[in-house]
Amino acid sequence: MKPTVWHNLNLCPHGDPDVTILDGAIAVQDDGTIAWLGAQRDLPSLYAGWHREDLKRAWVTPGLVDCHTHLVYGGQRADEFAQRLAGASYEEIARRGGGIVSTVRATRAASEEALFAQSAERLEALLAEGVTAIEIKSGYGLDLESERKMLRVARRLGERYPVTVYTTFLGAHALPPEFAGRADAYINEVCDRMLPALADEGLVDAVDVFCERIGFSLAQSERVFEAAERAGLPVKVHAEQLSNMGGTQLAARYNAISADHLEFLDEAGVLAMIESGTVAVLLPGAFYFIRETQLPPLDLLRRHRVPVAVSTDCNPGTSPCTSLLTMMNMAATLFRMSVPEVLRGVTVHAARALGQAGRHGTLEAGRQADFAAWRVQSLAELVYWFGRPLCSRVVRAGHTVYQMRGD
Ligand code: DI6
Ligand code: FE
Repeated sequence: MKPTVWHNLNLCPHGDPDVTILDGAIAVQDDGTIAWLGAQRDLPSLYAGWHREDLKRAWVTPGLVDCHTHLVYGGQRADEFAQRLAGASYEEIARRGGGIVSTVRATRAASEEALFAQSAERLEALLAEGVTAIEIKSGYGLDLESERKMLRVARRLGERYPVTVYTTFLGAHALPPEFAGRADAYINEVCDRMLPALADEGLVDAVDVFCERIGFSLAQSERVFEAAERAGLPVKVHAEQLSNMGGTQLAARYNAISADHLEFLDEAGVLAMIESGTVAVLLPGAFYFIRETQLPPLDLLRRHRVPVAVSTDCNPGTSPCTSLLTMMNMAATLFRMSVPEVLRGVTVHAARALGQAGRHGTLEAGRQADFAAWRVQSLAELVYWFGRPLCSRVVRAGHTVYQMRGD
């Protein structure tokens, strides 16, 4: 790559719309890292002769981070959606052997190639909206081989596409049918066999548990956290989505990097998160799709200054969504998050939810040049529009990896 100065742009380097540089420039050296950024008029003469790329007055933000996805899975669940429209609840469908378990059947049956192909289509949609880092969970395999297949697909996506993939082992997502009535035995399998093997193979960056009435109990979740600790891996948790079970407090005791969903979180849970530095990940897509009415306790989170991230939760059951921009709009309309909160929620705070605040979510000299250029007049438009393509360019490690037609 030629050393390049990106210019004719407005810059929002920290994902904070209150800190901007009008008529800015970014100098990117040939190794794909940022040499300098600032106002065009202050560009050091050292960079004056570098190749130039004109961003046509676009707003530039850090590449977006989608910090909670189940992007890799087989099949889809439109039929179940239809059943829900006819009156069945998500929990009823799960108890009838539908829900997560039906995706488990489809994921187990899919070849690694087929799984890669259908997941890649979803990933491409996210990349066209400026996502340059993403978390991908397992949890639709629920046996060693199928969990391995999912995680391998996730890793391969990160090798074949211009995106940094962080993998999360979610073996404790649901009880596989062959363990019906034997949840503790399944947790043994997760802790003693699956997690150690997959961690040894380098397929796991973090460990997650679905701590919920229809998922796993506090005691079972704790066993998984202990196993993660033994493997030296950070933990995250799906907690307080359908009820308040105290999963967040438990995860905080294991220094969880994030606690996700959180509609039913109470103040004790929030206080525990501050102690442990846990990020709250809010998932408006799931809230919307299951027509939840309990709002996450944003005022409490604000009052206690808990960092809040926003993500797609891309999954076939509760958030069949491949648009982080749409989630940004929903975080504002449904949860009443402000524009700055939303923008930080998909940049700095999302990076922190992955334990990667040092690598993603802000633009600084010395960091990899991962940024998105937006065809908007103001940053608020990123939250205002929904269903409208806004991303004119995605640059990863200094290379243009996506360009809007006509840009
Ligand atoms: N919470 C969710 O919203 C998803 N998983 C989870 O633990 C739902 C996954 C699914 O229904 O397939
Ligand atoms: Fe999820």
